[in-house]
Amino acid sequence: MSAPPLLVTCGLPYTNGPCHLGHLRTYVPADCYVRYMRRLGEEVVFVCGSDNHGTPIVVSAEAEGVTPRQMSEKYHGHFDSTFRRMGVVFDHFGMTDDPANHARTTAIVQELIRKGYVYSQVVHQAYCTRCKRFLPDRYVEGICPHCGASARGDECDQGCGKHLEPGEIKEPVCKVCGMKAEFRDQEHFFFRLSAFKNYLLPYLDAVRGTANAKNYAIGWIKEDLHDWCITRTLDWGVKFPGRDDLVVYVWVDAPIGYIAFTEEWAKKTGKDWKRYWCGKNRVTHFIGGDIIYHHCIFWPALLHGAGYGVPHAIVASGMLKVDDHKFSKSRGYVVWTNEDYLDRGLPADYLRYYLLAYTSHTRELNFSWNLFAERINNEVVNIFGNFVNRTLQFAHREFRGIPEGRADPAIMAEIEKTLETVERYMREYEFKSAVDAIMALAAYGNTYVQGSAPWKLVKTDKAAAAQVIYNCAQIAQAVALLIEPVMPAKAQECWAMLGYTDEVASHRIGDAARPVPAGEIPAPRPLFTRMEEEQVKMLEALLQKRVADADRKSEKIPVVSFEEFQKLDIRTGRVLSCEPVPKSNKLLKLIVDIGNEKRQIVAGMQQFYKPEEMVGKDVVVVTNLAPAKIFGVESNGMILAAGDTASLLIPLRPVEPGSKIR
Ligand code: B3M
Ligand code: ZN
Repeated sequence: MSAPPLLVTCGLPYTNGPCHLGHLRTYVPADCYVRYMRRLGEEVVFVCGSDNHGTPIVVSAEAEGVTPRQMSEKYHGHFDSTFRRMGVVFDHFGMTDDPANHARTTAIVQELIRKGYVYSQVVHQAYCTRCKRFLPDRYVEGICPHCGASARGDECDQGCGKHLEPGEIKEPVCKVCGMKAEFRDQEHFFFRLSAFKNYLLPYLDAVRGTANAKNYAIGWIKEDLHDWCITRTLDWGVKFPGRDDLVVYVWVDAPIGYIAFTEEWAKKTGKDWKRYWCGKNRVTHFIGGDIIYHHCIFWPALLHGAGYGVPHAIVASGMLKVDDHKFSKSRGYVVWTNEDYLDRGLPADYLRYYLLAYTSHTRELNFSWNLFAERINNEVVNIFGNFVNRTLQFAHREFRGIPEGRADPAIMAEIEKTLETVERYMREYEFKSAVDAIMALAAYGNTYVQGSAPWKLVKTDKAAAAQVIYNCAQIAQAVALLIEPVMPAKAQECWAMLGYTDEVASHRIGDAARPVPAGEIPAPRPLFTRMEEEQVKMLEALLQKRVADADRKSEKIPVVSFEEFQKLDIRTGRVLSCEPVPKSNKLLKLIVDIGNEKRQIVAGMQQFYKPEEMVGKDVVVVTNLAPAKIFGVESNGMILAAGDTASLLIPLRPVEPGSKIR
């Protein structure tokens, strides 16, 4: 029996903002995997689409004064074209707001209702009395009931990452008008997720993909599995069957989009979508690490409950950092795919290489322009580019092409070994190790050509030089074929430089071991250009400026009037005595002469100053701060210091204790 058909998907981008590196961290590896599996001879369908529903889109559309549909169409087109520019090519890229998805979602929800997996219940929903509406998901912000971090309505995005059910968030505030929200009762519909515990545990035990996805999910289920509210009070979305005032929660119709897009693709191509979704399949979801819960728990339960086949593999990517900071659009740690990268003429393949080769798929990936340039120059240009160029230039100059020959057994063994290694790693979603193995083959080629020195050999033994160059061309052919899933455009260029007139992607990986055809080749041009230092500096400066701008924007420093400032009494004071506060390893107790009186002040400076060092110092004191008890010791004022090491503010010229600061 043949293996079930392979369908690969990527998490659907919300249509409320442009494509960035965070998206590519998932899409590029998925595309690489699809290309590779095709090169192995597999029939693969690769679908994705944009996620148009839910409050992320409604809130952004409202802010921009457009309809959610207009907003979705704009960004849908943007993602579609950006992915193509990045060489990420889907067989179908649909929209969750398209009729196919409305229909499939309705059918699935009806089926779940029919099977008794949906029930209604009254919930206390956040409600804004000023805006006069219920506040689903991102319309509301507040405090996470689990960890106390500030959170948005449906997820604790700043803290523990848990999914929040309607009514769970503490101290809700309306995101639109800033008003404190109240809770009001409203009827909603719930999916009986808890009924699937015994189904999900063995399912997850067997599911393929990356270990992070499966292990997190199993842990969460063992902790607690509660039912999910699957309706929202919104106009925008897929209507809940029989209720005009409710739509289904976006996390119901978004993954169903995977099915709808397969249906749309099948309709275009005359194929049968049911082969992929009904019964045994090899549906493989590539997702970001932050949506494991939805894909490993909620989604399989939904599918199983409605009688569909469940995903075969979940592949979750690790976190993304930019300049060693957590990726964050609002804080400026972001790289925009078009604006920062493609529109500057940088090759898509460089970025693909970096994303695939930087680290293991499930680990944290750090992007910085310096690291990027370093990896491209040291690996892509120096190893791969250098090998191909010196080989083909020599071949072209001395033989006008690839001479007749047959590769040495040692060369063929190295190629075969690489083919095996790459296949093993690709099947395990270990893209970095696969890329490393391909680069190791190019490095082997470099060492071989260096050691064989055909440029010397050619003067004494032309036939021997021809044999060396034939071996090199054989290696170059293998590298070009193997690297295609990683750098499709560059692989094609390299392929053409070897004298081929067809598409590298029309070949099977196994062709790497076929004798490289002898014959004329076009005059070789350098395959790669280096990242120049000037450009890297400029790109890095741009990023830093964005971070600084974001910093300034986010620091909402209040303005105080001069009158308000004058209320502070700030004076110099001379430290008369100083001792540690008992049982504290941070605090010092000081007696300070502030001119007309002596004050006891407690300051958190023990780590930075020895008590005896403080005595006699003229410091700056806020004298009219309300008294406070710190560690049980009364403190009457504050000593001013700067920075993380509490560097004391000290008058430059000697002044009398009690001199006013103005
Ligand atoms: N639209 C984006 C995210 O939360 C969300 C993915 C849907 S996948 C079905 O990453
Ligand atoms: Zn409001």
